[in-house]
Amino acid sequence: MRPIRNAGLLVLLAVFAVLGKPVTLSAQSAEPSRMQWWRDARFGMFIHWGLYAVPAGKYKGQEVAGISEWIMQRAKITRSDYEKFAPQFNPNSFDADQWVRIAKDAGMKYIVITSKHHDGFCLFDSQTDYDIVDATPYGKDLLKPLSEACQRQGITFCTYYSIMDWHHRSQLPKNGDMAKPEWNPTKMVEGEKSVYVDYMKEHLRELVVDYKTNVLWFDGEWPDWWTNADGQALYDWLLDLNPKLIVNNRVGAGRKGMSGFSDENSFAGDFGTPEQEIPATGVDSDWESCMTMNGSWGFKASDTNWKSSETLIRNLIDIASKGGNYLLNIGPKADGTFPAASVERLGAMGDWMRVNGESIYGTKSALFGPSWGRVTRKQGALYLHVFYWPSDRKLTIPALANQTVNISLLAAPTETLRVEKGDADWVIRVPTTTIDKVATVIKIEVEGMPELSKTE
Ligand code: FHN
Repeated sequence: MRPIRNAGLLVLLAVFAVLGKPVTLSAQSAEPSRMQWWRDARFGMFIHWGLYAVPAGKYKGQEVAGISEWIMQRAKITRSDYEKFAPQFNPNSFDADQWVRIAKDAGMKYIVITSKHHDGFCLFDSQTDYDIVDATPYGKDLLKPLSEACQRQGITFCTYYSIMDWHHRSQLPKNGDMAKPEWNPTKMVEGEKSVYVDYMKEHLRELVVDYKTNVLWFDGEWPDWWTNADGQALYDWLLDLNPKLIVNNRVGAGRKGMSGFSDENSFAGDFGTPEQEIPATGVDSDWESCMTMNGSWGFKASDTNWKSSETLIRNLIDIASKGGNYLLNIGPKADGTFPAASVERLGAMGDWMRVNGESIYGTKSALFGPSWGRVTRKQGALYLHVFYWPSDRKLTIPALANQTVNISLLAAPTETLRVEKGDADWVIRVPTTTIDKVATVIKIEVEGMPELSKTE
């Protein structure tokens, strides 16, 4: 919740005087314009890339269980042994324009890439020498070309940054054993926190000022040495650097596990971050579900448990119908290419989005949650995403309060569909067979913002 720091304060004080109680506005309601592009985007690409792509889930010939970017923790790898991956990291096949084109063709509007994950290694030319430029044979910045490719292709460039750092000297493994380290969560060395916060702020200044990141996606906020006050102070410092920056809730210290929302007493940034799950119902604040395509964020060679493109498309629809964004992850290989299975699924999502994207972009949460699919809405239109086609050709929805202008399929816009309007329900006569078995979208064009009739 961002404190109001502008003329809005005077308005709030006036309201306080009238209501006689403190009035606080979330950052969103105070500055809707700052969040608007992000809310309209609905669909982004998450990229987890770093030294962990070299082992790709295997260490000393053994498969290491779990998500591959945690291999330093799961295999209890010492800093000096983990650093040996750096000379092996040489992504000569990295093509920033190709990555951005794949994201854009899939219908994604923004990219969030790990500038520094828990392992502390930086994909940008940072003031530390533990980065892509100084520590690898590749020797070139990876974020600068990606940021520029995003600029060229009209995709918004954003960065992930881990507060917890398994490499920085300020932090020790939880068990204090540097020979057999348990890195998560780290312990802060007495007197070193301010040194590390300064180190972090230099990275973050570079990302905001030099790389022009638009969202700072914090993570690794759970060690007990990081507090809500630290998060609020960092948030304010960042917004002073760029008042248009957007920052997730993991800058604070109150995320409730994988549910991703912050508890009410915590600093909650600008949006909640459910992870590997979709809230059961709509949420009346900004949120984004981040999910993997298989089971690992970083590339894991042995993980072939890929979600189907049908699941991915229906996840996107479900999330948009509840007013959220979908941040779908790619784990590039060490050579700089995307796994073929990921590219194939993004291609299928792009095919669906080219026909139906208007039912996702710029939409708001639904008025109802039908058993046959999901619903989204925007000014002038209600969109019915039909997963299960009615065998009797009758699709029933609650009566709307709006005048209808037209009803058609996004995939066949010239064919108007008939509707029988009852007081409580409307019944739309649909074609015998569905057009898209994943989700066929019916557009009900109305006057104004779609609302349910008062009889509901
Ligand atoms: O520990 C990280 C994990 O590696 C990954 O980055 C996910 C993505 O949101 N976040 C943390 C787990 O909550």
